[in-house]
Amino acid sequence: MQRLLDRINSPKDLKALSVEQLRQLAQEVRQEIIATTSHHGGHLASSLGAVEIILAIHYVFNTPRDKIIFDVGHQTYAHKLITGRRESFKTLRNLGGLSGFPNREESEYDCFTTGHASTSISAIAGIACARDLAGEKFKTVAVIGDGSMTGGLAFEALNHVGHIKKDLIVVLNDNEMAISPSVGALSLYLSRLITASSYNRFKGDVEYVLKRIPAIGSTLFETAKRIQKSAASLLKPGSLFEELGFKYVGPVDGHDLDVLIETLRKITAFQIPILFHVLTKKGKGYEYAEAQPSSFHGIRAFDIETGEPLPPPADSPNGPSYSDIFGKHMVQLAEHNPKLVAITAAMAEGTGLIEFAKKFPDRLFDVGIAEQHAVTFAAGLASQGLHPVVAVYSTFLQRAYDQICHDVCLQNLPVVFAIDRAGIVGRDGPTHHGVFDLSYLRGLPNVAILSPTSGPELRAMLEWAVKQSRPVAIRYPRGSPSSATSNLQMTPITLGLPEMLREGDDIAVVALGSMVDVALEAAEELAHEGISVAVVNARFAKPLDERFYCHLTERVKGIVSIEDGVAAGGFGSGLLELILKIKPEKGVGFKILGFPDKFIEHGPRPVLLRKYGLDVAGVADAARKLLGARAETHSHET
Ligand SMILES: Cc1ncc(C[n+]2csc(CCOP(=O)(O)OP(=O)(O)O)c2C)c(N)n1
Repeated sequence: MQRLLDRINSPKDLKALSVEQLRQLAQEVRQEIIATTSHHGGHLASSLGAVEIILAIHYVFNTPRDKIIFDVGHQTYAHKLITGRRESFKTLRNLGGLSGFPNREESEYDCFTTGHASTSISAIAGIACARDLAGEKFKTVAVIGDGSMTGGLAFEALNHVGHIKKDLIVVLNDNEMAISPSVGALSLYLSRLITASSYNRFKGDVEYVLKRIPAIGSTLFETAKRIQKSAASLLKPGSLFEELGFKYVGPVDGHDLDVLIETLRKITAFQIPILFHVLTKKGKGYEYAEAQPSSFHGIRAFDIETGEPLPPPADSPNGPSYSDIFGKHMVQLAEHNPKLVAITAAMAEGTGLIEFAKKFPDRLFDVGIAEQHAVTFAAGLASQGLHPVVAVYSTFLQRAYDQICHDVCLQNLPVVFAIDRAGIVGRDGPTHHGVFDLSYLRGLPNVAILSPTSGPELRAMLEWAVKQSRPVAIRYPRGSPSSATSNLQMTPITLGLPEMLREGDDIAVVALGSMVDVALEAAEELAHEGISVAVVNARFAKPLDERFYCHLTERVKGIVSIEDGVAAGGFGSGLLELILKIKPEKGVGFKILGFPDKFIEHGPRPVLLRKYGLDVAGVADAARKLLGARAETHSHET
């Protein structure tokens, strides 16, 4: 039998379906999402939870004229499937294929590119204001999860929208989960709203029963009403949002298409800010994802029958990931250091802090999806003599730039930033690649920036970092350290000092963090061609030890720097600045290997590193070219 889904080429085709058929379509969409994510991984649980919301919105509104923005955008697989991307859906998250997030360049139905949390209400407010200035007429809808609602940006937007009273709808998709269960006072408030709505229903039932008791029924009911009066006013649904200037509607079952469609139809008649509270189940419709929504939030390829993740590709290093090594070592350090505390912005799993949270619940602060607050909060802790470690993904730390600058670096407070997912992350793409941290941190005074090349080195750096009286950032990539570097002998960490791993006098490859094993392999390859290559494990992107690098420039004919980040303003450019400053007697060629000045697309990490020349061939090629150019200059001179 032909699937309904195969007839849906645009949301217009939805409108010809009955609600009963929409229910069938929801099942087909779910199957397609599960099948596709089982191949290349993806954000499964959130996408499964949002299927009915997405179908109902496209059923009621007229996209792309009406504008829908999905917060984070990780829940939009159903949206992609019904907006003309069904055929290409199997390419999801592949190099050159569909993005895992909404992307303006990909479809006219993606009216705003997302990936980071809490942006949707601000963006839709901007669109609503632009619409009104242009005198146009269309509807604007933001779909935001309860987790993303905890971000400061979302609160700022609510505050603004409630004041300007624009015609817009915020659909609050409440599954009581971010990646882990949602935290914070807002989450408690939302739970109370849900309880209050059951209370209101319960109240109706009680009234019905009591009033039917002969003679005393009405009196009993009046007494019960008086007792509960104060509680009832406390439980007035949505009063927080109402006070902020929104009309609160809900909560309703976010998997009930009849209710969703009927309510959305009703609220389109209003031309004021509306908050539509919808309750969903994360992972809905796939038993393993429903049972373990956190594990299925972002999952790699898995077996549909068992729900078990498939082994990682043979060419990627296995063993514990950097996040696991970090998390484990944090526990060990905390056992001996009562001042050590950890902070996460709703990413305890991803950053490896679950064990720490279990062992030291009062020393782990999960602040919600609130990176800005996380950093200034850590600064507050540090100002009182604690040793805070903020564990955060590189890309999400971008949001806290002023907090790092103004609250941590300016006061020279000893906050440690454990920057996970630094460098190319792979299939999540440009919204998630952690390629900017070296550049955005390097210009800030006081901070020391390090990057380990192995598990033991990460441990040593962490130990060193928590003893410093200044801000320290340690950046490490997604995945596991390579076994080649994990077995190297290690010298102690000393501020600014690199480690000479291999002597050589033609070219020096100065590599940062995960690029060290690439440099070692390239040196080996070049040795077979008679080119003698020194390999330096930079360890520090800042500060750089002047004596060490001065000496190095005197010994080689050229230097190649390599980093897993953008070349502009990064580690290599810092090294070049230093070399220009120390003005070596002997001119030395210099080549910076890093990502070019553009947003890097999504695709598997090794493929992207290769594409941008951050692999063995890229290093060897750069070294040969430097030597060749030098030989040419010399032959012209003689
Ligand atoms: C600024 C920022 N911090 C962290 C993340 C990582 N992240 C992606 S989805 C997510 C949870 C979102 O929860 P919610 O909005 O409730 O959506 P759900 O997945 O539960 O549907 C987090 C923390 C992010 N995308 N952006």
